[in-house]
Amino acid sequence: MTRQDVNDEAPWTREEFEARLQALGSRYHIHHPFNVMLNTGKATPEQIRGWVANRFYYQINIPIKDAAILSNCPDRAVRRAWVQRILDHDGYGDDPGGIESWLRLAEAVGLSRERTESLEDLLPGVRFAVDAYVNFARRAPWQEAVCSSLTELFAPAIHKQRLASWPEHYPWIDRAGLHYFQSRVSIARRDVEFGLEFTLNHFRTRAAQERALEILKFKLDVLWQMNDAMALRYGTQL
Ligand code: AHQ
Repeated sequence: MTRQDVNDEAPWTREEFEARLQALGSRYHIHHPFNVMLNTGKATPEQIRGWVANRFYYQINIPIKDAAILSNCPDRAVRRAWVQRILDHDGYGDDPGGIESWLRLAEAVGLSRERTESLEDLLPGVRFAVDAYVNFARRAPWQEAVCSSLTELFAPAIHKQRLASWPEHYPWIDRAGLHYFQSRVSIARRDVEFGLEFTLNHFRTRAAQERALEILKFKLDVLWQMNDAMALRYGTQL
């Protein structure tokens, strides 16, 4: 089918469009062998520390990504909703924020704050995947960048999987360090409520809906590639 053919196709119904977005969950990094290893208790402390150190780069770039979206977005109502995402990570008032929680996770797995913040363990494949995501958010229309956050459709499951499995499999990790995962279960749901509703309403033609699926596949590839890089460096034993 040519692109012109797609342009002429009738748009999917709202339900069909959402179902196709949800179906991309099969590509989510919960299914990556490195994540399966982590969440089934087969990871060594070195592999866990490698994952925490590399994922820190993703975490510190989320507010940068979200600020890029805000800087491209002329819609005050959207900015009012979206700005909360920056505060969730950088902290606000008495809430130290998600990046601070991630540093506490780092200490709980045996990484120092200094080592984590130095990024000395950051792998090229992780850096390039995260930078691709941030640069996409800077360059793409802000509506497309909103759509790219919809990998969080699948995030509550992965956070709950960690909360259910890590205490049992990794008793050496202070459970207080898992606070970040606990906090994200409800925050991801709130984020997705806005992002999904916006996406379903904004991408109206069949061609636009197909574009939204491509955007979500790109972001799923970002997360998948991060795991590929870590699997290559730290190994994966299942
Ligand atoms: O901790 C995560 C987070 O703050 C975000 C923001 C959101 C975005 O804007 O792209 N995506 C996201 C994700 C976080 N954690 C990942 C994980 O596996 O712990 C999942 C990831 C996502 O699903 O996009």
